[in-house]
Amino acid sequence: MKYICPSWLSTFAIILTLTACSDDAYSTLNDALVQSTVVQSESATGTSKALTEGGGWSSSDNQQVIKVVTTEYAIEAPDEMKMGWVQFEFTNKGDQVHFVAMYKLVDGKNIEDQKREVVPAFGTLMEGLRSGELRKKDIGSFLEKNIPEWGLKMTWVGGAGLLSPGRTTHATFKLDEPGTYLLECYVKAPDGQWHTLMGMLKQVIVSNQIAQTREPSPDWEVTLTDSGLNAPAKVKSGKHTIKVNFAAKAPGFMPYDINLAKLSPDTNLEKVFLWMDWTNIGGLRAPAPVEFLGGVEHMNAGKHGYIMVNLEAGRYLWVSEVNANNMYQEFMVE
Ligand SMILES: [Cu+2]
Repeated sequence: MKYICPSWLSTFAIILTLTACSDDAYSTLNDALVQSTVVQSESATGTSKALTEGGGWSSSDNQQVIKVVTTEYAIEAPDEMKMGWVQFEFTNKGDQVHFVAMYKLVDGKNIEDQKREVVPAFGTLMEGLRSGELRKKDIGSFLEKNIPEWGLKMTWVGGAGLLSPGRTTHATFKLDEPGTYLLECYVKAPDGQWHTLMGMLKQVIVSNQIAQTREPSPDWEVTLTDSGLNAPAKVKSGKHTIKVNFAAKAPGFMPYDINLAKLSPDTNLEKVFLWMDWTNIGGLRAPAPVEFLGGVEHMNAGKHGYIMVNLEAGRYLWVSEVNANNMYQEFMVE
């Protein structure tokens, strides 16, 4: 991995003018469901399980609450949002893990431009990597040749992180500018195909109206720094509003994100880190090796967002898709 950082390529929006990456860089929802604090859901295998769901942060909190639902393969969300603080109440009704990242396109571009000029190159790229025709070291030059410059200049503003089937999570972030945005999930299906190519790309117009919302009040904070991820090693079970500070600039174009996973006694963290890197053939490919509870999607250094989650006792992991093996921390919930 000499000149391409998997992380900054992390999407159908890429990066070419990058700084060096380290060699080891791994790089209409049902109201009853929304309101309940415990949700019963059928998993992909048909087993029923109790889920912790973040009820209680919704409309009472003076947020611009946006219901977002993922299925195979679509992202259901409103076509318009306002500027200001926005809370994604994200439910994954699919059988595969999904996330909903949000980014602003350069002025004048829209989803049709993205589908025509940017998305196909990623399909060709993954086919090439799977067949062995392309290698990781070829990714940068391949994209440079096959993606127009505007396709690399989106602004990542947040969204809700990786979420396992049947779950609901809450992520809050700020929309600072009006414009044309996209919501995207670029997890891969079990056959290796990008979810983006299968329909998980949706356009949202952010108007110049400003929502009268206020910023959440956090119970504790997590900070992504140049030397790693700092978070409390132990917290109490229950409902938490967690502020995430993106204090570090990622080595490439693609900014950091943060995802929350529940670990089992036999979880192999190395496997999780490999899975977080989409440039690996099995990377970001469903099914996930851990249970994901959401997070905050990519946003630039200096920005911050919030995760609202109801945590039961156990072992958990914070992990970024970007440089996962450096940007992570385990913690316990008692
Ligand atoms: Cu997806």
